[in-house]
Amino acid sequence: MRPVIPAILLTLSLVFFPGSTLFSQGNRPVYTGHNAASVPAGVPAKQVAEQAGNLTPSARQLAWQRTEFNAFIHFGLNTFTGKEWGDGKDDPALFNPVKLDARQWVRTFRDAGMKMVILTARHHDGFCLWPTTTTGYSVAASPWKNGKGDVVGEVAAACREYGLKFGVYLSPWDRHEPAYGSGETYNRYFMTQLRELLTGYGEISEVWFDGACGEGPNGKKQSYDWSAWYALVRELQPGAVIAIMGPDVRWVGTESGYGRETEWSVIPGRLRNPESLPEESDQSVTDREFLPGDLMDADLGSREKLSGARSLLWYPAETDVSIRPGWFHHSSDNKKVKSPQELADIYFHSAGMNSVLLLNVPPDKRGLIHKNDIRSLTGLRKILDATFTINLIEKATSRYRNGIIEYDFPAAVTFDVAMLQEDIKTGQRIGKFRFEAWDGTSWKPFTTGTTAGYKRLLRFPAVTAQKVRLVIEEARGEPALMNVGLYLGSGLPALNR
Ligand code: FUL
Repeated sequence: MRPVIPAILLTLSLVFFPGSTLFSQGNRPVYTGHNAASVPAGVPAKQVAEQAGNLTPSARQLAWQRTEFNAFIHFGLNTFTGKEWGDGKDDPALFNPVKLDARQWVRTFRDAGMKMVILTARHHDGFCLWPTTTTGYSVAASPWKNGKGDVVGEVAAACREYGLKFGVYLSPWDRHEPAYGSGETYNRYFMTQLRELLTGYGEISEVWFDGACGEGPNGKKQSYDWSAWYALVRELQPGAVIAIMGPDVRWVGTESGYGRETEWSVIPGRLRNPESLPEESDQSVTDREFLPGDLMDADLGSREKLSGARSLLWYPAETDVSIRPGWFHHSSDNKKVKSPQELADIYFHSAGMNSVLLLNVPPDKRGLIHKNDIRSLTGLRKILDATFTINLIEKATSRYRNGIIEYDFPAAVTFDVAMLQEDIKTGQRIGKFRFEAWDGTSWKPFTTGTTAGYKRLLRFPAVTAQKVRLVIEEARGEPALMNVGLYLGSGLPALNR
């Protein structure tokens, strides 16, 4: 027997019950899972927002969010042809990264503080970086290691050795495979490749599906069997998030590295049939009903956007950007690698804006990460360590009353960076806040923000004060703060954005 809460409690349950809740919608009991919820018609906007504030990430989404800063690797035939999008006709004989050292790649990422590596196992050109059984268009047909090599295997092993998570990018669009455009035959081909990747390389933490879709040799557009692919990932790698064209992680909407100022992780559901939320499991909702597609609006989750939504999803943002102008390595770009300061600015505007930063660092033809990229990553790490090692707020005593936390320092401190982290296990609730410093006679605001979420970083001209306070001006329910920080930045770029 399912417990059914009388309809009269419906309104209360929307407001006060965090996490999983069973409540009734008319005579129909409805399960609001942790990361998905149906919204009965006619619920006022304020209550929908409060319900959004009670949604929480699934376990796999939480583990992913905590990675904060990850590496993307674009590597393949394009590395040798100088292209960004191969047409599927390039000769595998070109692929010969004679000095390939995946341990060098992963060591570089570990030293930069990254927690996961996502490799383009196959990009749009169809060339597979592992010896797949599905096509001859792979490393097995290349001179590299006499056709006995496996880039996916080497990167996965290096990740295990250095303690990083491993993920795969598998492009649904395939410009080589003759079956592309055929419908089912191609979908089976894709499914077999996905199965190989999900079973052959240990734990996979993220599966990255790009949305590009072109016409096959028969002139037809391929229709992708997303739900079968999602089901396969769930079956074989239940801990993996399915990103971009998947239900767990959304593309932030730009490849600039600069995320949204106001970034809500809960947005209106993209479901075929929002009223069909199942009772038993939140995840099966999104998997079965989810409609893939890009979300690029500046505002996705404000109260106005939520108003009228029939379902809500915890659907957090990932910010992908390349350290170089292109996704693949081209030696002509060796002098165009982003500087440590540029990377730090990107970090503040992605990882520091409630998103995960996925920074692409493409190895070169030798199969090594170029020294210029390593120099920038080392510089970035130095800046972040120098900035964040000492949280000045730890010296203060604090008091909380009515949405205000006041910090008293034993002596005046100087800072120009603030950090706010909500405990998203309880939900994302803060919608507006400000920091103020006591100047001896009154409280003076020195920085303000809208959303906080998993992590919000703010920069401002240096402030010296002995008393500071954080004022939460708007929230979708009682906010649960996990961490507040004040820091004195070191090596950061000038404040000009
Ligand atoms: C895009 C692709 O077309 C690019 O080549 C790159 O892989 C990027 C991360 O996603 O959609």
